[in-house]
Amino acid sequence: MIPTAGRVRETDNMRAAMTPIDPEICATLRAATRVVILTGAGVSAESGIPTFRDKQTGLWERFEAAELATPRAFERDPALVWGWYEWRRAAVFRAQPNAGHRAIAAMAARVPEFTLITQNVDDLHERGGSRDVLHLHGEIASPRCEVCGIPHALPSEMPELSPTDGRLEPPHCESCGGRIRPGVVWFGESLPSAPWARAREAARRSEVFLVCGTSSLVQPAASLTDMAIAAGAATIQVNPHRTEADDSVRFILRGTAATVLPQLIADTWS
Ligand code: BV8
Ligand code: ZN
Repeated sequence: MIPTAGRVRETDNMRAAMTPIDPEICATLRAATRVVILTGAGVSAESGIPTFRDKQTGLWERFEAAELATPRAFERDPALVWGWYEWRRAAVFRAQPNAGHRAIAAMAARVPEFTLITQNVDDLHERGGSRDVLHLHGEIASPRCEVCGIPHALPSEMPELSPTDGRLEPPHCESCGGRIRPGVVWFGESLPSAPWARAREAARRSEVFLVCGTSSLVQPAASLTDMAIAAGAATIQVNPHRTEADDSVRFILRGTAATVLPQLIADTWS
């Protein structure tokens, strides 16, 4: 992370909502034409979706998420990894977008050039009203054939996972018989070139870059914040905890997505 000149401005928005947002942030946001938001698992936390840093629960308690989100894990035990993704997909299916997702969609309507980039594989941004979301790490509801690459249509009802170990054999491609894999980007795999190119371009042109709900540990997604800083953007971090980006962003709003983001909209455009 590139340290910014001048002191980082942190305001504590952990208390109940209604903590006013720093007026300089609101004025900067209101005046901006090109605004970019980068989100991570934290924006879905208040919808009940565990983040990557949260301890795994239930049948996958003894595994680290980052261990399971790899091609090697899928090769070694396809039924364990496919079962994990189906269990996560069911959790997303049952979840609802939260006030943070909806505030991001509302912001897009108020900004001339708005880009939403997410590391998340859920569809809560779309269900919260956002359009044209750049998914850098793929989408959990879009599995594909490992061999011919065609998308695989999942059944609408959630399949039964084995109650003892959560395993579920992955299905096979109707066209070539190849094995179906989750439609996400695993560790060690490259990001999809089109969303990644658009995300870099947006960060480099941004006037305001808001990073929300990410530990900023996973690369190369986290490098977008540095690209925005290098381009002279005003950078704002929304997170209840310290992260890798704390020492480089210009403003920190210490609070959760579902509390801070609606407040930011209200104080900026009301
Ligand atoms: C690649 C899909 C190379 C799967 C995911 C430098 C350059 C390039 C690569 C690397 C590099 N250094 C290291 C690497 C390797 C690796 C990497 O980054 N490792 C890390 C762990 C060090 N990167 C890769 O492998 C990437 N691939 O670069 O390929 C290459 C190059 C050329 C040719 C071939 C190959 C691919 C990375 C993508 C991995 N896939 N997801 C799945 O979901 O199962 S990443 C995964 O982590 C999720 O997408 C998740 O979103 C993401 C990041 O985590 P966060 O979103 O930040 O979530 P986290 O839990 O960490 O933090 C949550 C945050 O929310 C916290 O800060 C918390 O405080 C906050 N929070 C909590 N509650 C709230 C909240 N915030 C707001 N409100 C709340 N209520
Ligand atoms: Zn196929």
